[in-house]
Amino acid sequence: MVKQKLDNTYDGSQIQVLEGLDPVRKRPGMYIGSTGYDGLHHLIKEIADNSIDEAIAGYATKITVTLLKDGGARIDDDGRGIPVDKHPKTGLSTLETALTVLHAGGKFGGGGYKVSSGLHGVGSSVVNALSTNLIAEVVRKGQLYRIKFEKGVTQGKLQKVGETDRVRGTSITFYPDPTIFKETVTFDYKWVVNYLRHQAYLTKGIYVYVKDERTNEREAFYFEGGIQSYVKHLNVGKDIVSENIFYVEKQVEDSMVEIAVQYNDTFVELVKPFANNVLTMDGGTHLVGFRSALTRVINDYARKSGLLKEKEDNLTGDDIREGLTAIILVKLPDPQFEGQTKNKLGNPEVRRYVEQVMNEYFSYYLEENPNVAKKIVGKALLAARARKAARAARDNVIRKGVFDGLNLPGKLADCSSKKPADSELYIVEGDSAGGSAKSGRDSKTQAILPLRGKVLNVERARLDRMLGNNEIVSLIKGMGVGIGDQFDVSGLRYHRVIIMTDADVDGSHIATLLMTFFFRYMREVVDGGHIYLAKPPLFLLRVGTKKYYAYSDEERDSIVDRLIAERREKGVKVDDDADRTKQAGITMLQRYKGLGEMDAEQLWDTTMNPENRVLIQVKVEDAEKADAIFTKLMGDQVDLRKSFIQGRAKSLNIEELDI
Ligand code: 0RA
Repeated sequence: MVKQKLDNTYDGSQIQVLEGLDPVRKRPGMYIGSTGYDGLHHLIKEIADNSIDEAIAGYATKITVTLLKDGGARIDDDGRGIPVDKHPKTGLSTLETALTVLHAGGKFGGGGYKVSSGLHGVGSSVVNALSTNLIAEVVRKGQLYRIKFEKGVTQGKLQKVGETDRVRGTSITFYPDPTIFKETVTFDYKWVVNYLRHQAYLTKGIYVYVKDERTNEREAFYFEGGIQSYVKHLNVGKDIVSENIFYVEKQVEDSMVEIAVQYNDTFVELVKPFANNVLTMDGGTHLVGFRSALTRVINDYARKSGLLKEKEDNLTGDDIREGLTAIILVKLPDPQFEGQTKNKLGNPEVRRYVEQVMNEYFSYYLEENPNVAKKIVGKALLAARARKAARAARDNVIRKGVFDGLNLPGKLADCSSKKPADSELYIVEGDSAGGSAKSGRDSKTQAILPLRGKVLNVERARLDRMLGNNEIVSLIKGMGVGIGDQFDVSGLRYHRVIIMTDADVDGSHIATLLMTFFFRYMREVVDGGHIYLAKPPLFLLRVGTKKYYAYSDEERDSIVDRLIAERREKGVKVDDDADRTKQAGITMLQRYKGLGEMDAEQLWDTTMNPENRVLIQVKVEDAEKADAIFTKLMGDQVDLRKSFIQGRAKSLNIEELDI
């Protein structure tokens, strides 16, 4: 979104065009991305971000988001209050201008903020346009002002309501228009809590309250440590290298650089770069600057302290980032977001700012905390050794021809199509189900790879050990993407990789192990939407020669209901006292214990035939949450795993893992 300065953008003729909010109602997707769940919640983000800007600028200390009983949402802050005086360009009050002129956003008033978070933001006027009703209240110098809108159209004048107890602040209440948000207008409390918790981490010292008047739930957030608290939160459940978190906050020229770092004992890197409070998922100049400085500083320290011997090679960035958890937050006046999804920071100067701050302050940190420094370097040295061992192991397998594209794993029954887009790989639990799948499949497009027994838990093994595991090697080889620093998603031989395991505890465990492997080592394959879970049926119902399959208890019940109703319609005499299976005329009801109980034809009919099968696409909607859950389920700390599983003993299912 291009940032516009109101002052030099509007002249009389343009106001004509821009004044109306019709374009927003005509093409809402262009302004808020979608009109589904995400778009609906984007409205809260838009309004809340303005209040957060007021807090970042140092004027607001408290933000409250309330989900109202009547379906509305209210966002309050104790900032300066949106000005109510006449706006020189529109002749309306600044408040009305902000809410009715497209793109007026938070930048009205000129010289507003040095830094603004509503960068992807399109402004309050868009929220106004997409709401049946919006009420804006402003308190300035103890005076309350109010103005109302319907579908973005002003209703009456700005009213001076009178004296109030509050000294200052802004309050926006709005009701999303159900004719626009056809899917849903019900706000999700969890989304709101999650969003505001993150915003609270990023703006230290602000008080954030979230209330749900529909259920009387409430949360309050205040993080004195800001992003330090965030890093701490990300490391919950992991063994940390030291309690002492590295933290720095420095102004460089017209920008702010804030960084928090804490190492843990896992092999996983979790670095979240933000620019003006927006998560820049695809990184950018701030991340580049951070990484290069981190590598340099740690190598320098390792040399100086003699931990890294003269004849030894430098530690690589990958070695240094094992077990790294960090938040990088830069705030700059004119951020440039690049890339297809605008998730990458482009400003070249920021690289230098971050490098400079890290070079200086991370060096101090290591020097002042020699014990921590020693542990960090020790970890990186271990990673380097493992990397070399993994390379040797890999070279060894390569020498044996294991990773050759021509040399596919023996157990793989490949498909005849060579087009990845048409091809599917079924990873099947057990040799017997593998056999049925091989005979039942469409051999043109479906390849089968049977896996024997449990897959190695990669959460607790390093790459070198993994490469000693036949099942994992077969999988890597079959998929064609390589591993580690040779991973290349473009080699993927199948665009659908389908995990097919029994619908029982062991099956779920194997599926989870496989997903952990994909999540940790083939993240791009997951992000590309290539991983699926097959959903085999739980029941077979026979009525004479007719077969029905049910994928859940509910579905079984509804099939039984339907059969009974059909028989009644056909005038069959149904014995009301008989059990329901009898009433339905069912001659056999079988509960499948595993895939192995199905013959080739049944497996095809129920789980592999693209026309009937149910596939669940595995997505990482919230990588942070997924990471935390994988750590709990698959990591070292047994207590956490126990309590997580006990807490969900009844409800645990794959979708709940949020992956
Ligand atoms: C620009 C100037 C001033 C206040 C604001 C923006 C402002 C906007 C929002 C949006 C939500 N809450 C807000 N609080 C303040 C005030 C300038 C002045 O008083 O001189």
